[in-house]
Amino acid sequence: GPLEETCLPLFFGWFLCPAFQDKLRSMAKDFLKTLTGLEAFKKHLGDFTGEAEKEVDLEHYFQDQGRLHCTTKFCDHGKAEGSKEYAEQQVVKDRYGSMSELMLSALFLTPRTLGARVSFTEEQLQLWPAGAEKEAAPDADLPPGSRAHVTLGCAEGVEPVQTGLDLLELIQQQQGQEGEQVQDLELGSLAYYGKGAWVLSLRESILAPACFSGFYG
Ligand code: ACK
Repeated sequence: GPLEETCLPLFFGWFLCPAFQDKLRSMAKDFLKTLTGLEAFKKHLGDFTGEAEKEVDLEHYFQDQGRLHCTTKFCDHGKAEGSKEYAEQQVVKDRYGSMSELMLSALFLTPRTLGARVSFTEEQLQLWPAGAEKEAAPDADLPPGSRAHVTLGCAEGVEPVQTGLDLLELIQQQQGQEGEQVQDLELGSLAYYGKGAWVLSLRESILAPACFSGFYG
């Protein structure tokens, strides 16, 4: 009967602790504020506005997507391929509800999304679903975990799934070219990759306390 079936979440992932969430949000806000004031950014404003001279308020350009998290497996309540297999793994059951520290190594933005890149430990990588990178970038050979991120905001009409796709594209660009080093900021070095893609590589990675769990919605 239906009651015997396991109820699968919309997605599994690490959910950032509320206090840390506020900290990261305010950090991202400061970063956007700094970026907006840079001549180099103003030079490429057209990437965001479609018009070179128009002003852009990045803080309002990116809309908050609710509780900050790093998705491991998007299950769509069981409709997504491989979600049952993922949920049934012993490591997923064992770690469910446990705390971990996620290492945030960069902040990035494109005209679509704003996110933080997550670098996993070996242990955290055990919770990463096989094929997450291949599914999004079939022609690229990217190490598992490349897609891991925290979505900090999306432009109007953009779905949060886009953040991981933008990150994968950026990583592929980073493999091919250096990026135009723009300037050293307090938090790290800023590089521009064209078409409105900016990466701030953090001088010191941030450790984000987070709880591994499922979001049912
Ligand atoms: O920002 P995110 O990682 O991108 O967190 C949200 C979360 O699931 C709820 O929507 C992510 N998401 C949505 N669709 C997919 C998908 N097809 N593959 C991977 N992650 C997805 C979204």
